[in-house]
Formats: sequence, C-alpha cells, structure tokens
Amino acid sequence: MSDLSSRKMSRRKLITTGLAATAGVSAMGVAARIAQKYGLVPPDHGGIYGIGETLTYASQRLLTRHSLAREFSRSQISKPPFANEIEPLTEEFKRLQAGGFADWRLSVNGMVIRPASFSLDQLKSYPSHTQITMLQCEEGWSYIAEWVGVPLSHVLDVVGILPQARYVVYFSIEPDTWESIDMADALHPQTFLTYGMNGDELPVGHGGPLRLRLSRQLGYKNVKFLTHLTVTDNLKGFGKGLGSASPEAGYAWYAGI
Ligand SMILES: Nc1nc2c(c(=O)[nH]1)N[C@H]1C(S)=C(S)[C@@H](COP(=O)(O)O)O[C@H]1N2
Ligand SMILES: [Mo]
Repeated sequence: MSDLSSRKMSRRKLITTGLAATAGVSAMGVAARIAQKYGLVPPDHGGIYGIGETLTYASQRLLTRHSLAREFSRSQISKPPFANEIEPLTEEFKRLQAGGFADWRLSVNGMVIRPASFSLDQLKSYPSHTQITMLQCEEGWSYIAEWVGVPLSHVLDVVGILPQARYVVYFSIEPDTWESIDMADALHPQTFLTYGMNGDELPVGHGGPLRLRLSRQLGYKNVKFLTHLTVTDNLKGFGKGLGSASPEAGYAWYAGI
C-alpha cells in the first residue's frame, strides 16, 4: 500500500492523543488485566499502544459480541462507489483474470476436519447472503454498497472447524496482504465471502473476484483478492505474530466500528 507510512503516522498520533485524553495508564493496566483473565487480549497487545488495543477489543467483545452492523436501503447506495487505490496486480492475477477467473481457488486448511479448495462456481452454488452496508476506511471516507456472497460460517461448516479453533487467518493473492479475525467475527451473520456488488460481479477494483467483507470492522480488514483461509488456535506462527499485516504497519488488529 503506497500510503502506508502516512497512515501509520496518523494512527500513532491518534492513539497517543487517545492515551493522554483517557484515564491514567494505571487504570488501563487494571482493565488490561481483566481482559487477560477473560481471554480477550488481542494478538497485537504488546507495548505501550497495546494497552489501548486490549481495552478496545475487550470492551467491544463484552458489549457487542452479537451486535449487527447497520444495514441500509437500496436508495442509500452510494453512486458511484469509488475504488480505493489498488497496487498493480501480479502476473498470476492477470493470468487468472484472462481466464475469466475459472481457475481461481480459495483454499481452506488448518484446524478443520476436511481441508478443501473451492472454485468460484462452488462458492456461488451455496446459499447466498445479500446486504447493504457501509465500508469505512480508517482514513475517514466511506461508501454504502450492496454485496452478495456466501457467509463465511457456511464455508466453515463445509470444512468442519475443530472445537479449539479461535481465529480465521485470511490471505490475498496480493503479496504480504493478510488479516485475521476471531471466531465471534468469523461466525457472525454479516461476515461473508463476497463475489457480487451492486447487482454485478464484484469489480476487480473492489477486490473481485472474491473478497472478505465484514461490516463491523474497518475497511482494511476487508481483504481483496482472497485466495486462502486457515483456521488456527494461535496467531504466533503468522508473520510477526501480531495477528495480521496491519499491526506490523502500525494499525490495530481489531478494527471494530
Ligand atoms: N488486497 C487488498 N485488500 C485491501 C486493500 C489493499 O490494498 N489490498 N486495502 C484495504 C483498505 S485500507 C480499504 S479502506 C478497503 C477499500 O475498499 P474499496 O476499494 O472497496 O473502497 O480495502 C481494503 N482491502
Ligand atoms: Mo483503508
């Protein structure tokens, strides 16, 4: 992402201001210990910024575990939705695109009973979910669109997740672009693998042919060009162990809105 360093700076500034503005650091330490006790510590909790991350994640999880993101009516769909700048697409992506994405696969493995690889047609054959929600970028802009896809919970049912599963890690065909979510978000009814948008195929500019859409977290958790999911009980083995590429660049792992 080209503007990563500037976004990183503004995020840091935001958190530092937040720390100064809210309760003393010792009160936050107590809250962090409570979060630890209830297993509500996010993977990017280390260091000074981590106290804030733990507070955000723990309080959201305790209060809003089952809450729904706001849905809109057709008349509220933004016209025309605009695409965030995307990195130049890889040769492999272009090859798949030239073939109409017939060879696009989503592989699913990890703590599952039946690891599998799905074509787009297979995913489209499952019961679909449609929703009109807002996508919000951490930089402040947003838009409302109608998305269609298959609930992630359905795909997880097909592969059968093991009871000790705690997170779903998801990867883009774009190098170094990956995120993860906890099971509360993975199984949430508004979390789905989208292949359609505003009555059409999902445009490449918005992450087509396949994108993870979760309406309760910021735009950057909505990874485009999805090729792989893995189910795990521990995020330590992925990247720098912070849960996704975002905290490695200064963004929160948990980006609840
Ligand atoms: N693979 C990939 N997914 C991505 C990004 C990206 O650069 N690459 N940008 C993220 C960010 S920061 C935002 S705000 C949204 C933007 O989505 P949009 O293009 O549909 O507006 O996509 C997210 N998903
Ligand atoms: Mo963003």
